[in-house]
Amino acid sequence: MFCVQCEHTIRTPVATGCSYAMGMCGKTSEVSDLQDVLIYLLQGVSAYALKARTFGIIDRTIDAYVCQAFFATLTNVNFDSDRILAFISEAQQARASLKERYEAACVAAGQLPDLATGPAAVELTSEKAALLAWAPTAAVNRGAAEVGADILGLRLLCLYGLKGAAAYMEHARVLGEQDDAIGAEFHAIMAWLGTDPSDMHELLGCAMRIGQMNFKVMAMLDKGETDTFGHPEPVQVNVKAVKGKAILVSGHDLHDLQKILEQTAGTGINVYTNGEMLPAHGYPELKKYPHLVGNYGTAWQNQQKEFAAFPGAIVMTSNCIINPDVGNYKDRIYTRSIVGWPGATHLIGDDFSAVIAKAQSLDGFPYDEIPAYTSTGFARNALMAAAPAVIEQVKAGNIKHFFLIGGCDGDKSERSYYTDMAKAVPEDCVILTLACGKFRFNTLEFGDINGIPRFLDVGQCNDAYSAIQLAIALANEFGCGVNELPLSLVLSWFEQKAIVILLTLLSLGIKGIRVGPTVPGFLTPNLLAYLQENFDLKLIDNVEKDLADMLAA
Ligand code: FS2
Ligand code: SF4
Repeated sequence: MFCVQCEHTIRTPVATGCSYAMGMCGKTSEVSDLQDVLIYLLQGVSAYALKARTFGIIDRTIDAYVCQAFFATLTNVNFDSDRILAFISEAQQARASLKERYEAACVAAGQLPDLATGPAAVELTSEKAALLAWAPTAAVNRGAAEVGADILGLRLLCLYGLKGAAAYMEHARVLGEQDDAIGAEFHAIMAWLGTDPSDMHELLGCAMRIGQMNFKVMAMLDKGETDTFGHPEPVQVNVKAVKGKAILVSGHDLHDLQKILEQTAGTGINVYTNGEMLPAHGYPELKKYPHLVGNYGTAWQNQQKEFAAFPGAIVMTSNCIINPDVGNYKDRIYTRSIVGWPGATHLIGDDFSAVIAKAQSLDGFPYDEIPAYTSTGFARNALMAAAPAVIEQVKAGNIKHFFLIGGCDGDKSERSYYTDMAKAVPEDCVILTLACGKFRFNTLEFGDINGIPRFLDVGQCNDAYSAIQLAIALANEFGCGVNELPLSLVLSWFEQKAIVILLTLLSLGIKGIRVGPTVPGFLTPNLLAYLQENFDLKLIDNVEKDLADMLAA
């Protein structure tokens, strides 16, 4: 086992990476090794998807499948060996199917098929023991001794960034958005990474290409969400319990939440969001349901305490799931789509009757707690609608600076930095936030500046797209570049969606971003120095110093 994709990775004075029997997240070496095999095979599927495209053969089912399966290897998504084995089997079938169609097209065109190598050529059984024995060949750090740590780090930066983009492609596909040009680009990058590239400039170029591709993916996802559920509107969300039976919906998948709301209407069951689902409250087609009563709990790392105390059924629509055995709630947590935990019930299709029956069998909340609120819904349209008033306040000198403080949460004590930073932001400044890191400060009272709220929750991690749109609009209005705006980005990272968003921001030329709480384990000192030199990327330091620097910039 070797995995270094998230902030939790094991770091010792001699080595970085989870490489023993189990990762810090609870991923076993068996699951990790099978995921390596899966990724390798997916690179082979992509190689044939690319070849097939030269004959106009596009298989949207396989395109979708590759993203789903890749997503399943993201941190805190799928811990179930059997499910990974099933993905491996599907990868073999998908590759064989594309190969057959490609070779038939070659014959028809009177040309010789390309010689398949590496992931496109490897022949494997579907038997677990044999796959595990072969897994070291597919390890994500294969060839590290030959190419050195910098090249390996760049390969992993690309692989993990692409994994984040694949997750967003799958979120978009669920909402009916699939783009063949983006699919082709994805396959090209995936297949190229399967060739174990070792040219530093090409790998750096690839990282930027992934960032640019992900910008298009986030735009596609934004379209899917707003076409389906309307444009988010600013809304107050109760974060306290309401008396009655309850279902908790976590993760990013708004489609699942909608189906649950439809199917629980009139049952007396209250539905709560959790984690990255909180921004759902802003969407007209979701907030119209009166039994979507609020948000329960905070970020993923608090699940075992918060889910254990939740007196209802729980649905994990995407990342992040952590061990439900610890809080003893495995019998009432349901996984969806790419999510998996051994022994937890996995639901396929749009029938949530098992979840509803489970919620009915549980106690629910015995009484109404005194309501307390957070706000959300300041996504693209709401921000654009507010832009003229915001610009007026900036021109009048009433708003001095904007801070985007957001990203993933985690359990490291250093993350108190983000709460302290939000609290320390001067009163003539506005805070934008997104993703699950917001739970560290989203119930604090920030007030407003002449009617403009000082705290604006833009949405999920992928709604970085909305924040970028606002920055571009402000830059256009002020006739400057985004880097010249009084705007500072203070990001927290944990998993691979955060990596691809960082790549997107860098590929858009945004400089001076602060990231923390730690340097990703796959970034060597040389790579970090490169990012610092070329993008003015900074690591978080202490709040007082960073704040002074940002306000002075
Ligand atoms: Fe938080 Fe986990 Fe959004 Fe990340 S709920 S760390 O997956 O994607 O953010
Ligand atoms: Fe370790 Fe993170 Fe990989 Fe889990 S996902 S094995 S914690 S690096």
